[in-house]
Amino acid sequence: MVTIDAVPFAYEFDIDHIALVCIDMQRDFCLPGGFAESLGNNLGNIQPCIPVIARLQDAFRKAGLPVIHTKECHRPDLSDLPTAKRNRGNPKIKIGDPGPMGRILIDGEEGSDFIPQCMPLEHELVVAKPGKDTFYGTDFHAYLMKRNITNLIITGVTTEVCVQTTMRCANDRGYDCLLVEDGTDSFFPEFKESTLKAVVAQGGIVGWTCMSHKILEYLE
Ligand code: TIU
Repeated sequence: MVTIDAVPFAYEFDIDHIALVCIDMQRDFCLPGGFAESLGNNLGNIQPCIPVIARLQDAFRKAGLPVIHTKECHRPDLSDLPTAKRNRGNPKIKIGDPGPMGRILIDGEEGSDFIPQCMPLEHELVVAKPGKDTFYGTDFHAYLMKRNITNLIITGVTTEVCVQTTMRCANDRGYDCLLVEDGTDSFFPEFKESTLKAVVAQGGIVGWTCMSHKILEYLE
């Protein structure tokens, strides 16, 4: 067993049962002209986690450990897009509309693809998800169970939306989740801070948090 110094107490895992999960490191969230900017967000707030996630991906790969990527996106025919989601926020450019990186948040378009720093390798799992929760409408749980993965090191954007939602849903399914404090960002720094506090409160009600160097010290 490996033990990592974490909050609210030590995080233990077996190296054979761990995976790095990188949530929605897509152009649509990180670059101008995408979904996040269409909602009026300040993209600068989510840039700091990018090099941290890239370094963790590199360390996991070098250690021969699995790296899993998610992308929030919808089918080109919008059959998996609830009208409520399309209309939410009343943006000028809605999901499915054409933008500078192709149709907003549509699978296969340039904007829904990953940023170059966090690009999946060919053999790595990419989970295309229509919701904020990575389990909803996907085979994520089946994939993890088949490979006996029980421990998830969670990174990505945004902390209080897809990251927290996925961590809570993973926790309910019995996974032990460690959220990387500098490997996640929000468009709202105060929401990131409150999420980091909320998940570890009450004795780790949702899981653990730690800085990336605690994990890298072990892997590198
Ligand atoms: N808007 C926002 O903060 N997030 C999302 O819509 N999706 C993710 O968190 N990936």
